[in-house]
Amino acid sequence: MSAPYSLYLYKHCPFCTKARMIFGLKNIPYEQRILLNDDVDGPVRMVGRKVVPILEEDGTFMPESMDIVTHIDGIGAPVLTGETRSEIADWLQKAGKPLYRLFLPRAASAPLPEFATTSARAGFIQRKEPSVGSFSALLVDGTPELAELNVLLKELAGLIRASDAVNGALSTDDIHLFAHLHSLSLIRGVVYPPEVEAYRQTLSKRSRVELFDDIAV
Ligand SMILES: N[C@@H](CCC(=O)N[C@@H](CS)C(=O)NCC(=O)O)C(=O)O
Repeated sequence: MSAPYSLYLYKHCPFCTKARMIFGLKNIPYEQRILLNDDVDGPVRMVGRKVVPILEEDGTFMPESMDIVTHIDGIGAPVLTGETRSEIADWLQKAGKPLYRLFLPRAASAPLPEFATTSARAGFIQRKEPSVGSFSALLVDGTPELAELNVLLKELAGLIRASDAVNGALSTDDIHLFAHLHSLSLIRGVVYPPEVEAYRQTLSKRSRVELFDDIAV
């Protein structure tokens, strides 16, 4: 029998990472359905707009990553029971800009299934490039952002209380933080302090979301 849950997603999408994580953390089987990045009709048919992730369950469709996380965590005993900390939200906020300036150009050229056709890749570049500036320039000249991220990672090391949960017990902070670190793993030259390295490897294993280290550029 096939899994009762299907998740429509793109592999590079941080919101999709959040939705994927909860299935791994809960040990609940699900089917990943990777959409082409320029597939508009599919998502529109399911939820009325072009967006992922989308959860399909018993013929109904649910968008919004954190709604999916809450819904799946509500099956049986919840796992995201820990407190959240404003320091983590602040860190995520600070890291977001340099992260996405380096991440988007790399995602645009990565060997990912959502970009399996030329038009899917071209459409991504066309839509996303205006938000951060020339992708080709950022690929050769992202040093200030990289330096900024490496400083921020040292700060993050001091905020990690345990390698399996940033605040000591799993919480939504782990969902948001690992999604950032997952995107970060596509960027070569990032220096992970030991606490951050242990954390991202542990969360990757527990959530069953592989890091991009092997295809980092
Ligand atoms: N609030 C939504 C945001 C989802 C979102 O922005 N997904 C992006 C992909 S990372 C998307 O589908 N954007 C539309 C597009 O790529 O055309 C959530 O948390 O699930």
